[in-house]
Parts: sequence; structure tokens; C-alpha cells
Amino acid sequence: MKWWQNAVVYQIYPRSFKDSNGDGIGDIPGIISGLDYLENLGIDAIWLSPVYQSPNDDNGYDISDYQAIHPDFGTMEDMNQLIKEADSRGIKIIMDLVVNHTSDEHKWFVEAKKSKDNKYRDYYIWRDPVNDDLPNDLKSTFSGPAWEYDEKTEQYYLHLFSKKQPDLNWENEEVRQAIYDMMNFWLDKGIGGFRMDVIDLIGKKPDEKITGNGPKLHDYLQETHELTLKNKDVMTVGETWGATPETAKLYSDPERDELSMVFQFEHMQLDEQANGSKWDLKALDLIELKKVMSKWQVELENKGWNSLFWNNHDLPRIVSRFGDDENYRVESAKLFAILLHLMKGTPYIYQGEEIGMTNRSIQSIDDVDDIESINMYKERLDEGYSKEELIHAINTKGRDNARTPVQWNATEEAGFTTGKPWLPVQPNYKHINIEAALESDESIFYTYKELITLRKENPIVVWGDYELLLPEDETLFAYKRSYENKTWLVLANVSKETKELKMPENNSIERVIMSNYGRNEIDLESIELQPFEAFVLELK
Ligand code: TEU
Ligand code: CA
Repeated sequence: MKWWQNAVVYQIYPRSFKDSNGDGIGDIPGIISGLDYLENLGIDAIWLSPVYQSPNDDNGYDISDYQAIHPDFGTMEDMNQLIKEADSRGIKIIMDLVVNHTSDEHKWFVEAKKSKDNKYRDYYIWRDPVNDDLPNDLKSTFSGPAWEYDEKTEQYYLHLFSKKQPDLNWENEEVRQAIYDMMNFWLDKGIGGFRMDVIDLIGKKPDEKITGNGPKLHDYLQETHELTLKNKDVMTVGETWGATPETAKLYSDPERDELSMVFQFEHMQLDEQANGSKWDLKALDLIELKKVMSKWQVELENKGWNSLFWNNHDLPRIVSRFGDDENYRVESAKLFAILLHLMKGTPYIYQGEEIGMTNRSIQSIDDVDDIESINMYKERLDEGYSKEELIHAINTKGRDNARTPVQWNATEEAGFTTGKPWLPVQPNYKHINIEAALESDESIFYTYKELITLRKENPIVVWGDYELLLPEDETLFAYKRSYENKTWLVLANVSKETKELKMPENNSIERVIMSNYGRNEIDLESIELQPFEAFVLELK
């Protein structure tokens, strides 16, 4: 067994975790001060969103020096200290590896722009104009064309994200070697591994308009493994928006020596219209969600490994998204925690999820920080959408939802900072905060804590087979896990309505393992499930 197979990972978005010096920006000393809290929660590793030198066009996902810490976050000494302090609590640090692109202020790009024969020119992807226009119609994820014209050298460069995030040319061997050296610099510090940003894009063939899953992608990942990860007890998780169970097995089959696991996003795209983008909203169909999640559970059963998540720094808060953050915030937050953490794979908790932090609600584009939302708003206004529907889309799906400061206590600015936070604190911090959560046995925090303990103490959670029950039921999400001679049943009423339960088969209950309504006894043949009720049972 690998350490990450029964581990739970906690994601920190450093700008918003904890500010130690009153400048309104979360920082590494702030993270160090939160380690005792995370140890109490019981997590094994922290995925740290980027803390590197960056002009912050995309909040640190535009890196100008991979081997320097942004002064907003602290120093390299602080970083070494974080690794050490975390290690002494049994927590590993997973660094964010953003190597599909750099910042345009990275020295490689600054050089590359100087002339066509600069030594670094080929580190990036340059193309001549076609008929005085763009090389082709590839689009940036952050709106507009993926090509930006450089007046001086009269060529376009590729940027699949913002124009301040030029794509690296992985076909260039020197680029790859420089990345491996940088990875080894971090590995030598004793980190626990890497989360690899949009890693499925590195094998792109822009002339053929292939971005994800390019022909040499898996060769590059095997080479990366060979020259950096091999023989090290680290975990890697690739961010792969386009992964299917088939490709996920290629990435995560241990015999192929690529990655430990990938983040797949199929379940996170069910509330958007087919052929639309994330902004084209659609209500979630629970039957579809069950089908997709179960497919991944079953398909990766014997080969490969799943990651399990509802949230990250790009996604809206799950309690606001699929739950009910007004009337059943606590119940629905616990329900989604239970549903996810009883599945097979490595669970990820995004900061604030463990206390049920909610989406924000803004009225005007002036209140938006995120480049993705701002660019989309401009583009769609021009296309004729109304302000109201765009603000609604941003409130529903925008990335700032996940990025508001962590709510530590009920004092001013939620105890996140003594200054003015870079993004406003949510007004609900007075009752939704870590201090209050720690004080109440009934809080969402203790549900997460209990789920982490369950995973540590019960091999069935880590290794058990998965079977979906009642696939056609519109509100019940029910599944069984079985291992050796044990069977567990997870059952959840994903709705605001009560529901009479009639289990099709006779199931006799050994014990109630968990219940978000505090039930000690349950009769599956006659029970009225409450709104967003969820429980875990051991069956005889
Ligand atoms: O995200 C990849 C990505 O495609 C997202 O931009 C995604 O499409 C969008 O946010 C959906 O909500 C990664 C990082 O997680 C993200 O923060 C970065 O902005 C992006 O890569 C570029 O590095
Ligand atoms: Ca600070």
C-alpha cells in the first residue's frame, strides 16, 4: 500500500487561508499557524496552491520564477519552515506544478520575445500570421483567441489561458529538462509530491487544434516520472479536465509509471448545458450524478486510482451548488461529505469546506476579482447577454466563490486578517467560522473529522468494492461497499423533501456507523428520511 491510498488531502489557497502580518493577503506564516487546526482535523497532506513569484494575473497560476517565493507569501525560509513544521505533525506538502505555461514575466519569455533567434525563443509556441490574421481559431479558456501578436518579432504566441500565461513548448527537450531540474529542487526539500496544473494540455498540437490529450502526452509523463519521481515516496495528481475512465487508467495504472491519480471533472460539469460552457447553467439531475460517480468508482476498481472532490479554488462551494445553503446548510454539507468520503479513492477537502462555507453573492462586476469571470463578462456583454444573467452566472459558477477568506472566528474580518482582506470576507462569518465549529459537537467539522478517522480505521473504506443501489431513484443516492466479509450501506436523501424509504431487499443492520440526523437506530423497512438526511450502516 502507498501512503496516499488511505490519505486525505486538504487544499490551501494561500491568499485566502490566513494573513499573519495585516496586509490583507494570506501567507506562509499564516499557514504555519493553522497547522495545529489541520492536525486536529486529521489530514495527511496539504495541496498548496502556488506560492511562487508571480505578477498575479491569474493569482499565482502565472509563475515568473518557480524557485522563488512571492514576497506576499513570505520567503524561502518560511517555506522550508512550513515543510518542517508540517512534517512534524505528519503532514506532507504537495506543491502546485504549473508547467503548461509560465508568466510572460518569466525570464524565459522575456528573453524569448527579444528576437526570433533568441536562445529561449523555442521555449514557447510561436506561429506566423496567416493572411495577416491569427494562425487559427483556437480559443483561450479565459475568453478570446488563444494567440497574441507580438509586434516586435511579427509572430503570434500561444496562450491557452490569459495572454500573460504563454504556453511552454514541451517538444523542446531543454524546456523539459529545465522543468525536471526545478521539480528536483522541490523534491530535494522533502515535499510530498505535486499537483500538476492542466497537465493533459502539455502534449498539444496547436496546428491540428489538439489541446488536451496530445499524442506525446503519456511519453512526457513517463519521462517526467523517470527523471524526477522515480524511487521517491511521493504522490502526484494531474488536473485533467478531459479525462475519461480509459485515459485515467493510462495516467494512474502503477505499472505505467506516470501519476498516482488524476482529477477528473465529469461530475463537475453536469450542471452545465451540453455544448455550452460552465456559464451556461442547467439544473443538476441526481440520476446523472450517481451514474457518473459510480462509473468512475467501478471502472477504476482494479486498475488506477480515483481522486474524490467536490470543491477546489476554481469551483463553487458544494453546499451552495448541489446542497441548500439557506435552509439545510449543515445537513446538506454533511450529506455531501458522507457521500464522497465513503467512496474509494483519495478525498480532497478544500479550505472552508469542512465548516460549510458558502458561495458569495455580488451585485456588480466591480466586485469581481477573477480574470476568468471578468473576461467572460466583457465578452458576453458584447454578444448581447444581459448584465443580470451574467452576474447570476458568476454568482453561481465564478471562481471567487471559493476564494473568499477562510472564516476563523466571529471577530472583525473573520479573524483572517487585522487589515483589509484582498477579497471581502463573507457576511455570514459571524455564525459560520472555525472557532464556532470547534465548539459544537454537531458541527460539519466533526463530521469531516469522523470521516477521516473512519478511513484510517476501516480498510473497507479504502479497499471495498462499490455497488450503486436504486440507480433510477430521483432523490436517493445509495451505495454499498464490501470488503472481506463486511458490507456497509451509504444512503442519502439528496433533496429538501422528506422521503419514505422502501429498500427493495431485506437488509438487517449490524450497527449505525454515522448519521447526520443523530440516529442511533434505523429500520430500513419503515423510515421517513428527513431533508438531506444521510447515514452509513454496517449490514449483517
Ligand atoms: O485550471 C484549469 C482550467 O481549465 C480552469 O481555468 C477551468 O477551466 C475553470 O476555472 C473552470 O472553473 C487550472 C487552475 O486550477 C486554475 O486556477 C488556473 O487558472 C488555470 O489552470 C491556469 O493555470
Ligand atoms: Ca500577509
